[in-house]
Amino acid sequence: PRARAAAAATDPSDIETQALRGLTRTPKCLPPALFYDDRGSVLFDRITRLDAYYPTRAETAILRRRAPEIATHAGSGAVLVDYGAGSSVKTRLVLDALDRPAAWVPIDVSAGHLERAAAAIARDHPGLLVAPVVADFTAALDLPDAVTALPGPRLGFFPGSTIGNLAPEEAVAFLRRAACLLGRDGRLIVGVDLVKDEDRLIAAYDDPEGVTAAFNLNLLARLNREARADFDPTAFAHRVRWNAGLCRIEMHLESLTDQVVSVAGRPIRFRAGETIHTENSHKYTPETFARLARRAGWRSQACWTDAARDFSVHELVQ
Ligand code: AVJ
Repeated sequence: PRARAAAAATDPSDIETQALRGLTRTPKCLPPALFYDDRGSVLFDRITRLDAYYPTRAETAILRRRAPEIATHAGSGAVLVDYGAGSSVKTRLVLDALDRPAAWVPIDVSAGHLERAAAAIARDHPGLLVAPVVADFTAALDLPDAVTALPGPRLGFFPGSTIGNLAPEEAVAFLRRAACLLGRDGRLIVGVDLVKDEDRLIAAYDDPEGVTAAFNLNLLARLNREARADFDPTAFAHRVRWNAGLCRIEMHLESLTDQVVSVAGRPIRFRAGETIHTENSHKYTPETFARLARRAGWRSQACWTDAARDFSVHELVQ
């Protein structure tokens, strides 16, 4: 299953298919999983260190404080299924607290990023079974056979508020699949960004340094390389909107002119001002997220926040 997943994530024709599927829709969109090629992963690391981007610092503070409780509840010999394998700092906080963890299964769409993260963790945890899976976490996935055989309790870990990328219906579907994979006495630790003042939300996604703009525009450079596209990235601009009705930050790429772009041999027409919707980042309250988890068969046993109440981490049980 591992080899198959790796092939699917890097097959160029698959990127072409994904690009065309989104760009021939009205309104146009692209899947946010495409952000994380090697350059996109580097840019995202840089975002997490921006002054305006509070989620990473807030969540790390919560995990630093709660890792002992998380580990006690998980029990010894646990299998850590890591849906946020890009962020090795957070992974270490949990892994280092666990009592004799049996295996670590990092899941990520960027093979390069995953390899580097896996090598670093393996170095510091001799004896730990490291079993990476290159896959899009929104797709159905199987654990590697060597992991399936392990008897220990399973602990899912989904940090970063990446669940906010999903529409509520998709988030429920993901949480149901995770419930299946982690089993009856499995647990899931999920990081969820909280609703707050609109100005702060916008600032977090539209930093003055332009790192988030570069992250968003990198999609077009990636499609030029991997989807036989001929985008001129200077003819598009990074745009951020707060959608109050759906409680989400939206990122778009706005065409600055009327133009035609070729993608995988097909002409894609843009009007000046038309956008490609590239990402949603849904924000929740502790209550709205607990209700969402409930629909997927999970119960929020704890919801921890940082001192400023900017970010939350839920401990879900079945
Ligand atoms: C990793 C998806 C949670 O939505 O905050 C950061 C990605 N996009 N800045 C987020 C992101 C722009 C991030 N997630």
